[in-house]
Amino acid sequence: MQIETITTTPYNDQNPGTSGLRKKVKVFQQPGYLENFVQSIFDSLEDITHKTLVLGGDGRYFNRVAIQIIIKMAAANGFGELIIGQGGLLSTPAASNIIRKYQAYGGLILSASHNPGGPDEDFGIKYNVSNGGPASETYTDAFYKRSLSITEYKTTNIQDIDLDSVGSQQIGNIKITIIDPVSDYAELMQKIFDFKLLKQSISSGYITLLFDAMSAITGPYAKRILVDILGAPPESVINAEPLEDFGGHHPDPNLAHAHELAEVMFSENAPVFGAASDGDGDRNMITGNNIFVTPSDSLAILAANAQLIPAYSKGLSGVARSMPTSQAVDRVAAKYKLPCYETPTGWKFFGNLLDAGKITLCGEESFGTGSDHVREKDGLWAVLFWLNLIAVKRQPVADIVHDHWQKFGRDIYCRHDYEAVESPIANSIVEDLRNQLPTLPGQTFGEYTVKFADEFCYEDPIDGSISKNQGIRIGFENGSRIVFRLSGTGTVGATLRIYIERFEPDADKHNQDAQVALAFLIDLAEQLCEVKKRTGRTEPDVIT
Ligand code: VG1
Ligand code: CO
Repeated sequence: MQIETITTTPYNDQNPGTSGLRKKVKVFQQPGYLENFVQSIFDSLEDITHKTLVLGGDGRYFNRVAIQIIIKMAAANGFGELIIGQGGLLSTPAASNIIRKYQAYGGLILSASHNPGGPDEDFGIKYNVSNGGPASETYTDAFYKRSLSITEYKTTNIQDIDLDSVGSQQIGNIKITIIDPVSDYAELMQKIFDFKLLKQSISSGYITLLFDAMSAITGPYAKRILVDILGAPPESVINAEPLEDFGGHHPDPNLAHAHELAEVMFSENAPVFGAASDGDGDRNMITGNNIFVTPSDSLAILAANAQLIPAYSKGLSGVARSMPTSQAVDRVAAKYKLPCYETPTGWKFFGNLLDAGKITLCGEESFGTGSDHVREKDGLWAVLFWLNLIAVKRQPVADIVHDHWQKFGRDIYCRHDYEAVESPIANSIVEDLRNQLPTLPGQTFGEYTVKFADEFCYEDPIDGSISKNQGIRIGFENGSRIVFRLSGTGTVGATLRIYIERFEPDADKHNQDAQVALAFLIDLAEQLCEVKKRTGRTEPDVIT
């Protein structure tokens, strides 16, 4: 094995966003682009010699090419072992589990998650640390800084590795191990949930289900767990083959993109339970027979019922939600006297709280839920959690949701996304909102009086690190909120997200359509930010 040092010039746009570095495939294909970023990561880490690195991705276009490049660079940079998912595949939660289980130094996960894939679409890469979770901002800032001054990277002249055969081989100083991407994860799920009960509920026909893998990474995981282990009929998992372009779709589990599933779940023949996951397997959409569960409600319902699940039967240490996620889980925490934390958007902010044992469950409004079993959000885990609840409670999804609202009230919620807005317009919208903040408290709009208006700043309770500019919050006396923030995962222009919520305690008013129930606040949000006026658009691109 001969180590080669290649001269390179820096790119100035390698600043990771909410979840790693995401760019168009064509950007990643520029000479040295991927190599520069990977070397910047390796250069920023402390002593990687002889350490173990986990490597895998969601199977999108460029995954295999990137893996071969990274294998050679990892070998040249002195890593002692690489653990790689067969076929170059690992879902994000499975990669997190592998890092933890095999006590790896870290992992590189190749994914742009819910963004489309293919030669003209998106690719991404993120680094996870030894707890299995996404690198904190301290790390990602260091990677970016390094990328701005990099002058060379290291690689080797070894042959491409056969990614499809499970087993280990020693090449020079590095051991390369190809593992089955599913088995460790499937084993972990069986330690958390009551698989015996789930099997019975499925074989007896009490639970019927449909899972849409959206031609992305969760196909093999869902087939093994739901079909092979739990005995669901093979047709219960659709779009189960991971495709490099996700069949040309957005692998984003919401009613707009998972329309095949949505059509079945809102039809006369709907099964008891339906779900979908995203490109890299960390998101989940939960539906029942003619009902969609908002992710914020899902988090609250999981928290309220966690003691029914074997792994959480002793109770929760605490819960957390990202700032724009609705306050539904806060009500559960208040009732059961659990600590409840509000963090910025992005899973990396939950890591310290989970490591310190301050929280057991956490989630985001963007279809992400998870627990202390790994350090990433976990789509199939959420699916199994819901199936386990349905099996124990012997109630359909709609009854579980309505009972929850009855007990805690309903936080009516929606998110409006304006995608690919020209960056100068998006930045001026945020700037103008920022300037309005001091004048808003005390102002009244209809029945809504502004209680506070600020820009969310988070101080990590464990390491004291400060994260500023995490979204603009306008809170009202009656607990309603409007939140504005710019996405950190897009690759074209800027995406403005507007999050709106209102609390409805009256059970007679729980069965309302969210867009109707929130119409006043939706209009008020436009009045405050003028996104339609400034972009000439009439509707959001996506409503969730
Ligand atoms: C979005 C979501 C955020 C999530 C992130 C990564 O970020 O809003 O909640 O953690 O995607 O999810 P942003 O900055 O675009 O709003 V995933 O499934 O892309 O790894
Ligand atoms: Co994802």
